Amino acid sequence: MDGIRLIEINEEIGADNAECAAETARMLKSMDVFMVNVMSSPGSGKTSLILETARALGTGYRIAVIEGDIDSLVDSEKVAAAGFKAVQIRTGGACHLDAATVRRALDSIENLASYDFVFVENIGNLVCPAEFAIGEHMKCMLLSVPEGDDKIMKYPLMFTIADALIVNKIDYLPDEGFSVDALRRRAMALNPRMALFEVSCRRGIGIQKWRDYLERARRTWRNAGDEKEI
Ligand SMILES: Nc1nc2c(ncn2[C@@H]2O[C@H](COP(=O)(O)OP(=O)(O)OP(=O)(O)O)[C@@H](O)[C@H]2O)c(=O)[nH]1
Ligand SMILES: [Mg+2]
Repeated sequence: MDGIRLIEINEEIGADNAECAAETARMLKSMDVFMVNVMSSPGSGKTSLILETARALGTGYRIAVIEGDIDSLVDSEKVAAAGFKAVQIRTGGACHLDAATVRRALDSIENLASYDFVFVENIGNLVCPAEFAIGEHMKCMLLSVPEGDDKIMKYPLMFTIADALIVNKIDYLPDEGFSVDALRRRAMALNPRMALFEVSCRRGIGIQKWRDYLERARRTWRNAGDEKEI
């Protein structure tokens, strides 16, 4: 599709990922661009959430989206069709995005400093993306109701590093196999600073509350000296 930049990855991931991520976070801070790393299992609703959030943020903000997938342009085509700037990273097999790759995608965005938010949709899985910073200022993870509330016990690292946990597809509740209360208790024990939101991207439930949190987080980050503070 016209207007979508495509970055293909065939390189080994460098050992200096953390350094590169820190440098990207600083660069974006100097440009006043707030970057959110969106992580989850395949199909939990990352693209849906990014699109609903971008729409809810409204025309007062300039928004770009970096899509990470093993293959295809499917998600970036959805983003571009919705009227937002899209860059597709095709990893060709790598199960997570790394800081150098995201930096290349950022560098391909013309006039990057004119954007307010960059959302990065990471590769769908609850394991590897948790281990690699990409230069983001906020880590957001989704867990959808059909996946079950026990995922926090099986994949604790993702829940430990997340700033915000979005429980998506709450239109499937009440579901005997999923207790938001049990998830909340476990989440608070593991990562008490994490914010938890219950949303349905399909029905538009909970999006406004999440949007307002994101706006506040960006404001706090802008006023803070440290680029990692949210
Ligand atoms: N019932 C229901 N379906 C949803 C909701 N949000 C997303 N979906 C559906 O779930 C499916 C996957 O959504 P995506 O947004 O593509 O999920 P994703 O995490 O981006 O998927 P990958 O990029 O493949 O990892 C789509 O059919 C969506 O329409 C929701 O709140 N409720
Ligand atoms: Mg997607």
